Order: sequence, then structure tokens, then C-alpha cells
Amino acid sequence: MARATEPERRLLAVYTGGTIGMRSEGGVLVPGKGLTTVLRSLPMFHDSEYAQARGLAEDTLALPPASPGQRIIYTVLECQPLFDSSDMTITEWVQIAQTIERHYEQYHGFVVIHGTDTMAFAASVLSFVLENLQKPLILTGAQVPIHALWSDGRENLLGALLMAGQYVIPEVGLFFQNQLFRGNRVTKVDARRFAAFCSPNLPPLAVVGTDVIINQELVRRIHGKDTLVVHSNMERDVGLLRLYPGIPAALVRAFLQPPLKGVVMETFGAGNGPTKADLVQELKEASERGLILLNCTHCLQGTVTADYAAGMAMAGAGIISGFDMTSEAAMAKLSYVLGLPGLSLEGQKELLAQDLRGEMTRPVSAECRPSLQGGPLRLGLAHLLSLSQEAAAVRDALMPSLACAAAHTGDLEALQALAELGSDLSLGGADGWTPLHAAAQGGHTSTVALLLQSGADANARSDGGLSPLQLAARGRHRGVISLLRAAGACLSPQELEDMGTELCRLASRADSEGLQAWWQAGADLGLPGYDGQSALHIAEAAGNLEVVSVLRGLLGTESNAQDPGRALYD
Ligand code: ASN
Repeated sequence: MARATEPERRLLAVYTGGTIGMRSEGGVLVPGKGLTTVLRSLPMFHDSEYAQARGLAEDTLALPPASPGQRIIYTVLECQPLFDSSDMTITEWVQIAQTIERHYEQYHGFVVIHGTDTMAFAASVLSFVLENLQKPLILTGAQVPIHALWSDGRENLLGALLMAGQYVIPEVGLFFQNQLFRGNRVTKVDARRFAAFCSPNLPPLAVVGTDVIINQELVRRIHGKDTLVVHSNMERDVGLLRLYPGIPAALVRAFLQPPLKGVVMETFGAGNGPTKADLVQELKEASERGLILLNCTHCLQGTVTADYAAGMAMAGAGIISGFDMTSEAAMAKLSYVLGLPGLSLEGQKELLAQDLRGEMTRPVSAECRPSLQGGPLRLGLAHLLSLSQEAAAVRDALMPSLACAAAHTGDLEALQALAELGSDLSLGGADGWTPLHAAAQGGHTSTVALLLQSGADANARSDGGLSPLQLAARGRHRGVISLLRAAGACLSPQELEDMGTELCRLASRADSEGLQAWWQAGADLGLPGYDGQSALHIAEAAGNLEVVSVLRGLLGTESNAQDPGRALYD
């Protein structure tokens, strides 16, 4: 007899259509009703004995026990009508978000069963519509209907339910082929293979194999207890314009007319476009009349930069960089920002340039942390904190943050003053961020040396899982990497394993400095990325001889993983 008292995690699964539930009619696949009935008949999706003992409703199913003493119970809500996702629009996605809002308190997490064709758009839109999401919402679907003998649907749906039911990943994700991606980072890349999606510029949040590996460093963290906000007012008059060689200015002009309010422009390579005067003029005029232009590369991997004269910046300051955003995420972000009430044009542009939901990677230099630069503030605080005994408690609470701020700017004098006031320079702040993290991120070699000498832990991890070594490698601070390695810092086995896609991204951007930095930090440059290609393959395919020669040189060098003390670039 099944126990009816096991702790339960309740999920809501919203079934919107897609191949997963399709049936063949007249030789073509059409959306099919009755997914719940199919799931009810499959023991991997329903433990009927337990459901009976619990007296669950008709639309509510119980997974077999996932881990000892824990049950996932899920209610399937079948939408009316069901869609091939090619017919889904912002209207349906907002309705899904509103449904989730209505049931938000009742469930631990949410699964959206969706067609694959527009799932990347759906995930992107949902990530912007749902602000302050504190529970997992995972989209999934299939390339082959779930009732077929050889279907990816069963694994995908089960994986999405387990991920949403067992883990705290409070964001909009997309689960497919044993990987959980951030929803606004994916794009559909294959119409036939089961591996239909990839996340070209961000590694997966989780990978399922014999173990479930959660990439904690990437999972977005909840700040505070802000309540869920559903932004239903998404702007519909946004468009997508893919530039191609020789695109006529007249065509661009025709496209950029009202009522259009914002356009995602898919440009060449690192954000470039034709420099023909008439075309540039059209873009300038459109931008001057208040049309927002968001520049995304049509390359699968890489980011928009300001490296070339043919860069879109020449069309005027109005064009905003979308960095490494997918077009799907960029369109969703435009709809969201332009739909927000009361924002000026400048305000909209400012918001578009920010990373709002983890949808884009801003360049390292754009990140900033608080600074203690400016002597009066620093000295004033030091004085205040030394005044009385009552101040001791305040001092202890403030010290880690002050030390981090000083370390981030490489302010040795301030750090020494804080040490004299009794501050333990190896202590982390509220988010686990230590002064060593801050100094490594800032690339301050002497500060890092001082902190290591005063006993800072070279392998300290912030709450988000970041280590000083990762920050130094990201910033290509080779002197710092070398000090940290000498002090015993190393990447974790999981970080080493997950490096492949990042190395490929660096190779695709011809970033040999970045590759060298990660090599020095201990990364294995031969690791394949998400599609099985290594950084060397990518550099060779791109004909980038400099990167090829750097990689060949480093790959030919004996692995540095066992030798933390070795440094190439002292
Ligand atoms: N056309 C289908 C859809 O997007 C494709 C699929 O789900 N595999 O609804």
C-alpha cells in the first residue's frame, strides 16, 4: 500500500500543443488533445496506486517516487485550443504567464509543454514578462510525438518535471535532451535531431547524466522576497531585420516605417553592416525619429563589438548593442522595455543596454563594484569605526564590504588601515565575496599578493560559486592567475569539465589572450564545446591562424593541471 503522507512537491504543467502531443491526420501532424490520458497510461509518468490512495483529481498525476520520501504531483492544464507553436504569439505567452500568476502560490514549480518551433521565443518572452520569478518554470516539448515508440518526448517531459520538482532554479529554463538551458539564451538549431536546441553563448544551467550536475555559478539568485510581477503590456510593434550583402536602402526604409517602434537588426559578424551612405542615412534617420535599433549578430556564437569601421555605431549613437543576445531574446526584450509605462526614449535605451534577466553577457569592463576611492570617505569611515566600543559591532558588519571595495580598486593603503582596525581580510561579505575575489577581479597583483600573504583562502567560493581564479581568468589578469595558482588555487573538476563551450566562444572571437588565461588557470584546451567541436576546430574553420598557432602551442605543452605553481607569463 502506498504511503499517503510522503512530502510532496506540487507542479503545474501547462500543455499548449506542439509535436509532443500530436497525432497524424490525413498524413500530417496536428495538435492532439488528451495528453493527460496518454501520461496516465505510462507508469513512468503516473503511479496510479499512490494517486488512488491520495484521492488525486482526474487532471492530477503522481510521478513514481523521485528520491526516497519525496513525491512530485503534477496537475496538467490543457490549453484550448492547442497550437502548433508556429501559431503562438505574445498574446498566448502572456496568457500562460497570467495562468502561472493565478496559481503561483499553489505550486512549487511550473512546466510549459510547448512546440519546439517557437519555444525559444516563448522562453524569452516569459523570462521578461515574469519579473521576480522565485520558482522554476521549465519549457519542454519533443521532436517526435510522445506515444511513438522512439520518442524524445518522454525523456524531455520527465526531465522537465524532475528539474522543476527537485531543484531550486528560480528562472525560466528550457529542458531538452538532458540539458537545462536558460530560456532566453537558446535557439532552435535542428529540425530533425533530438538535440534541437543550443545555448551558444552560455553553458547549460544543468546537465543530466549518471549524476545531475547543476552549474550553480550560472543559476540566477533570488534577491529579497519581491513578489511576482507579470508584465502583460508587451509592445507588439517590434520587428526583425536581417541585413544581407547589397540590401537596398529603399527596402530598409520601407521596413522601418511606423507603426514599428523597435527593430532587432541581425548584422554581420561582430555587429557590422554595409557602409553605403544611403543605407547608413536610412538607419540614422530612423533612429533620429525615435525608432529603437538593437544590434545583434546573425552569427550563432560571439558578440557585437565596436572593433570595425563597418560597425553599426557609424549609423549614429542611436544603435544599441545587443552583445551576445539571441534574436529571440532581443525581440522579447524590446517588446518588454517598449511596453513599460512612463519611460523616456533615453530610459528605454538605458534599460536595453542592461542585462535584465541574464539574457546577455556585458563586457567585463562594464561590470563594476563599489569603490572606496576618494580618501575623505575612506578616512572618515576609518575614524568613525575606531571611535567607540559600540562601534565594534558595526565595524565587524561593515569590514568585509569595505575591504572588498578597497581590494577592488587595489587600494593597499586602505586595506592596511582596515587590517590595523582589526579587520580580518580573509573574511567574506554577505554574498561570500572576499577581498581576494575583488582584487582578482580588478587584476591588482600586489593586492592579491598582500591578501594571500595575510592568509586569504586562494580557493574561496562566493555564494554563487565563483572563485578568485575564475575572476582573474575572465579578466585575463595573468599576473594574478600566476599568484593564485602558486597559492594552490585551481578550478573544480566540474568547472574544468564545463569549460568547453566557453573556450569555443573565445576561439570564435579570436580571443587568444582569453584562451591563454584559461590555460594558465588550468583549463584543458582540447575540451569540446556544446556541439562536439573543440576551440582548435573552431579557430581552424574560421581560418584564424594566430589563434590556431597559440592553441597548437599550448596543446602541445604538457598539461598544466597538475602543476599549480607554473606560470607562463610572469
Ligand atoms: N511544429 C511543431 C511545433 O512547434 C514542432 C515541434 O514541436 N517539434 O509545434
